[in-house]
Amino acid sequence: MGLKISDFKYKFGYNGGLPNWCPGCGNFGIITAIRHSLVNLELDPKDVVLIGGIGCSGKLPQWVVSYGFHALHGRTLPVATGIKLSNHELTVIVHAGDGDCYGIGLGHLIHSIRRNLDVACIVHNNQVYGLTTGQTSPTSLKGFKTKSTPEGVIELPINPIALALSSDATFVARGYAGDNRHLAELITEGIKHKGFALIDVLQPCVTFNRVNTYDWFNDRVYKLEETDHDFTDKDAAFEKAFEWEKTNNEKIPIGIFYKETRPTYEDENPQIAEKPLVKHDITKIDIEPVLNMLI
Ligand SMILES: Cc1ncc(C[n+]2csc(CCOP(=O)(O)OP(=O)(O)O)c2C)c(N)n1
Ligand code: SF4
Ligand SMILES: [Mg+2]
Repeated sequence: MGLKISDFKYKFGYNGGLPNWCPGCGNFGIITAIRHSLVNLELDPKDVVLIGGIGCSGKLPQWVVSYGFHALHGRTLPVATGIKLSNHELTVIVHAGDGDCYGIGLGHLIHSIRRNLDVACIVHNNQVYGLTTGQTSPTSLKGFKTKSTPEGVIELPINPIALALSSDATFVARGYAGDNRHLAELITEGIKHKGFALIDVLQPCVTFNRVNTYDWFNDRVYKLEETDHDFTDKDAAFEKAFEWEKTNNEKIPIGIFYKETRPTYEDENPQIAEKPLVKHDITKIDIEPVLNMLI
């Protein structure tokens, strides 16, 4: 993509120290992709905020030069919402695990989607709890054996793509950490999209998920843009969303499933129509009348 090493060093490069993910972890593909996207979009690090949750995934913002926030497990999106509504001129990007975003934080995902906040949400979907050393996650496949399910998972996995579509998401995509060039293009589109963008990323966890490996995905993923898929057609998007389970894990589409334009939450919020909340002058506000109303 025409990048120079110096771009990485000075813009969105390593922020001191090197990632301590296991060698071969899919998170390396994601950090490479997000850097490509931020550099390609010619964003200034001071205008970018990356929010991580708790998990191997959530550590990513520590190693990118930009503003960052390490949120509680499952609470990345409430933090992103607060930051975006305080200053909607910032580019706000969430990095959450599948346990974070599709488990404990699932309610926040649905409400963020229906609000259509202008936030990009990148889910590092390794189908396992990585940081806590290998328990079942909401996207673990049925039968997957983990420390918490030694006999295999009994319930069916969450389908994040179908869930986002049925919550009226305006941008729904799936990427693969093993193809970081393609992933960078998806993330770039997701950040450019005015509205909430869910980018679910297939992220091999080489240590605790020995089923959904690079080889496993390489045999199964294919790109939607190499088919006649129309990402403005919601019915077609739903059909593609269920292809993974309908083909019994044999065909896994990646790319943009669905995209539409709708006003964002910020667009429809009169208090910030003129300027971001942080730029409002609060020194001359008299709250006395409001306090008196409460007496
Ligand atoms: C409220 C809360 N519950 C549980 C935990 C323990 N915990 C830390 S990370 C984690 C799971 C991480 O899995 P995931 O979100 O998929 O991230 P990954 O490590 O796989 O990237 C859990 C349960 C916690 N930190 N906070
Ligand atoms: S445990 Fe898994 S997700 Fe975490 S750093 Fe290691 S390979 Fe990556
Ligand atoms: Mg996980």
